[in-house]
Amino acid sequence: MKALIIFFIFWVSFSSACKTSIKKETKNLKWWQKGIIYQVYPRSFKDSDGDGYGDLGGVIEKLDYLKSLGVNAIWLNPIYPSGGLDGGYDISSFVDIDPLLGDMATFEKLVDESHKRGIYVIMDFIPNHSSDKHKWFQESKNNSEKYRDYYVWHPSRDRTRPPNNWISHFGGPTWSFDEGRGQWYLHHFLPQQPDLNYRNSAVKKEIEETIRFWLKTKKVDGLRVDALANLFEKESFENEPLKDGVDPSKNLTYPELIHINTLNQPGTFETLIEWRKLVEQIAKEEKSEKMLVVEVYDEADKTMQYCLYNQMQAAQFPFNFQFIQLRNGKNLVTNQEGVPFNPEGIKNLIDPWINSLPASCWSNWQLGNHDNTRLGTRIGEEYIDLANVLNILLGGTTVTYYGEEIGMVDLPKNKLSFEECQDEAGKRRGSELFKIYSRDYERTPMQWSTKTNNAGFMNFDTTMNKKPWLPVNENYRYLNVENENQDEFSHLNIYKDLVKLKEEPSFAWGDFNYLLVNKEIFSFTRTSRGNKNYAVLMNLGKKALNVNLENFKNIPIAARIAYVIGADSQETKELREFYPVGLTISTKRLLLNSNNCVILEF
Ligand SMILES: [Ca+2]
Ligand SMILES: [Ca+2]
Repeated sequence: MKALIIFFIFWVSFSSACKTSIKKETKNLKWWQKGIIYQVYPRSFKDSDGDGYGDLGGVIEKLDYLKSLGVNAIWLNPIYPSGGLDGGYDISSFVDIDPLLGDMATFEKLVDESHKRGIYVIMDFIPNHSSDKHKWFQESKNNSEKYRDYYVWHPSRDRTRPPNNWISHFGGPTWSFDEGRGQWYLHHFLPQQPDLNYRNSAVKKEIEETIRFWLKTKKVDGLRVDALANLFEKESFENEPLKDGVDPSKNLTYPELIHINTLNQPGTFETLIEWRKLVEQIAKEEKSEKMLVVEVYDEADKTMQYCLYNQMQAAQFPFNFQFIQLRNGKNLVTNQEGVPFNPEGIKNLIDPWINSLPASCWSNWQLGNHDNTRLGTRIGEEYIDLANVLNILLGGTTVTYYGEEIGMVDLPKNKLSFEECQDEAGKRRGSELFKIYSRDYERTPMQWSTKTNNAGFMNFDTTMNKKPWLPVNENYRYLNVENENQDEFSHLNIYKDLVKLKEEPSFAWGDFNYLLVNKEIFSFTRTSRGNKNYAVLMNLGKKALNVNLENFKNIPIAARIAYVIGADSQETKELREFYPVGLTISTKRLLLNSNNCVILEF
């Protein structure tokens, strides 16, 4: 025993001596590189005035909650006045607030209150199109001189046939005929969302003024650029080729075309680079750090062009949608086979991203958003914590869609009638198909508590007055913030613990390397010189395993337990007794049950 103690003292002093001799690496991260960017879908987050719609006042009420999660920035889905057909993405004024959500004074208060808490504010920015109700489009339809070319009009006056075979994201031709002007106009989304014409310098100027308005006048910290790949389209308006085996005589769908004339066209990246310069200019004037983040669904290597194009910095980062592909079975909207949540599937999603990430670009991860089935519904609720481990600890910025921190899942398909469907992308498909295309299921009200029968989304019961704009998921009775706050082993508390761990230098910016990846185990290390290093291991197989790491030369023979997660909250409780934080264990024999995660520190 004495020998063991002497050895232990020697080992501790030896290892600490080693540590002091290694020069500590440090890095100053910018605000958008730290903590969490939390996506707030304002209509569904918190209703402060009882009309059934979440609003800006509701977001203000919940800022302290967001701070308690470790949120560093909020990204607000569109809050502009809109036609209300595409969740606010059909904007009728780019420089105002939707009265349903609040007014400019409330918005200014939201920015102010956020900043007081050290939370930055990112707004949704939708440059590709406006609502058909926007003054510019009304004027353009009337051929008024100033606005005639504000939108993409086609000279064809043949009302019987659209000018080409292009298909919109929401189905049907990208073209609608305007009877008044007697011409076709382009819309990559709904007919009520006409595309702005970026070959017109006056349009570019208007949009630049919009950027200046929010970032400078209204003190917003960043913009999330929507649907940027659609900004330009080929000037010749040529047909797009069809994928192999597609019958051209049938009604075409969006996934059946190869979008060589409507996506990532010349001019797109150049415009983004101009916007970045403008953002930098404003940041300089304001003596603050401002950023652009881009929405783009594409192969990882193509996505990187939105960060670095011809050696020029474009956005700070494009969103990383790799994990959006995690899914059991097929995505019925895109017709793509899902990637299973197993070690091989996970690695196949991480590899293309990290292998194509340029050195000057910053990584980010996200599991879901307002356009996609929630993670727990896609891969199973049993994997929610493990997916959060990846999302938070792989490195780079973590983006969290509201409710992911408590493990919210989609509203079951049979709980939304066609009459209750709000999303026009679903409604226009009719009373059966809306179930596939509507995105309402992943946009249901945030589940705060059991205080009211609408999960605390509104401050009183729905039987007394108005109902939430979308039905509340009935699982709120057990799955809600209030409950989970009280349970040390809940999704919410695990999420908070992981966000705290992310502050450690190795997790915040250290190197990422795979450790053991096989049929059952997915594991990786996060390391940086002179700081605590980590190994994150998860068992995604069906059986308990003993893991031996002795052949990995960068892993010491002994390491301390930094964190553990069991397959459910009961098992997490037991596991924390078996493997308490700080316990030194041999890395030759690590017990890892099915769906458990162990984080080692060394
Ligand atoms: Ca409201
Ligand atoms: Ca466009």
